[in-house]
Amino acid sequence: MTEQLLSVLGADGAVKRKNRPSLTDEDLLLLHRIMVRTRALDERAMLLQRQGRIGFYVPSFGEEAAYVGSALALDGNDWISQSYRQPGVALLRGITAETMLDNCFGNADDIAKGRQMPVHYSFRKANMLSISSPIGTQIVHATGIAQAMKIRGDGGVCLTYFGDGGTSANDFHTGLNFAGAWKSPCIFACINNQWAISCPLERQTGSKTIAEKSAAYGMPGVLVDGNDVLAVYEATRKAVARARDGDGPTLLEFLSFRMGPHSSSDDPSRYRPGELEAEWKKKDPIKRFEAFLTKESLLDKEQIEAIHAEAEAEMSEAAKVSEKKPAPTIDSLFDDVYADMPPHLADQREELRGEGSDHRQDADAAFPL
Ligand SMILES: Cc1ncc(C[n+]2csc(CCOP(=O)(O)OP(=O)(O)O)c2C)c(N)n1
Ligand SMILES: [Mg+2]
Repeated sequence: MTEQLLSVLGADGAVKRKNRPSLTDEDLLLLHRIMVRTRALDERAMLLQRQGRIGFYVPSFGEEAAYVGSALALDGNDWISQSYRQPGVALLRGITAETMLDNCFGNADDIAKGRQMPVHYSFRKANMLSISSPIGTQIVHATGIAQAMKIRGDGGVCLTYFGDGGTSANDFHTGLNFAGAWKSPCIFACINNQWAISCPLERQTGSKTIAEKSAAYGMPGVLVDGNDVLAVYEATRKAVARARDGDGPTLLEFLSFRMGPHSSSDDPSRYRPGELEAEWKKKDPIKRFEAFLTKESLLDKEQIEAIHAEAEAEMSEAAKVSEKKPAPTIDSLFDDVYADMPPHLADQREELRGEGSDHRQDADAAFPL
């Protein structure tokens, strides 16, 4: 366990440590592109929500490095047990913005067929577990997945994301305790954005750091600068290697800051001082990485601007396409429960079809959150 904040990039993008990760230029540019696309998706989706075109959204402003950098350290076959704030991870794993917006619009192409909350994605083809709303439940799911992988001997690992607030959930203890005792190949990635909606970190825990909680579970804990994408990648890479080698789990704490609201239903100015937001704006992980890429002559100012413009155009187009799609059919309501539909449900479906009901009527009702 280390109480020192692990960082690679200086505030000005200079590389502080000699042992910076051995990532190819291609990977460095990929990290940047995904972070920029994530920001653009969040901005577009927040705009859609403010215009009343989608009901709800959860942005990840300021936390892009923590999510994208850690996910890059995994193999495609590894599993991710996610919370609601990792759109960047899905983009990195090849999920399109359109697919994600399909969920937000709850349209016919939504994988969950409009039955889940917005931003509660589920991407089987990307090994990303369905998101459940109760805080922390994904932690025990991850331990179970990791342990199953260990029993099968397929060499996979599972990484789970949760917040500082998530560490107060029972599942945090259960998940880490089991994984520590059984040496499950699990990576517990806590994004400490210092707030659980309006609850600040100091009211969440008496611990000095979240990383130090690892000692009680017999696993290493690493405190990482979560706005430093290279440090995040490197710390996760080591945790993944350790898990694959059979040495068990690691608790990673990515110290960051939620630069936006908790969700589209939240107004952080009611509980957070503006100066704090201004201070963290200066630590924007995307800008910091861009300073590094510029210093390394991997990108210049014009190229950076072009990447941002391209991402914004992509998200605008994805939103247009997704919004035009029809709602799920009423028939889909009856799917996916029974392999063979019982007669009483078949009767109800027929009855509903006969009524020719307009199931879109309620779609305009205000979202309750
Ligand atoms: C068991 C449970 N309690 C309360 C909530 C309401 N809730 C939703 S998000 C949230 C804050 C979680 O904060 P944190 O774990 O720090 O994650 P962050 O949102 O900051 O990423 C709360 C209290 C919930 N969804 N589940
Ligand atoms: Mg938090």
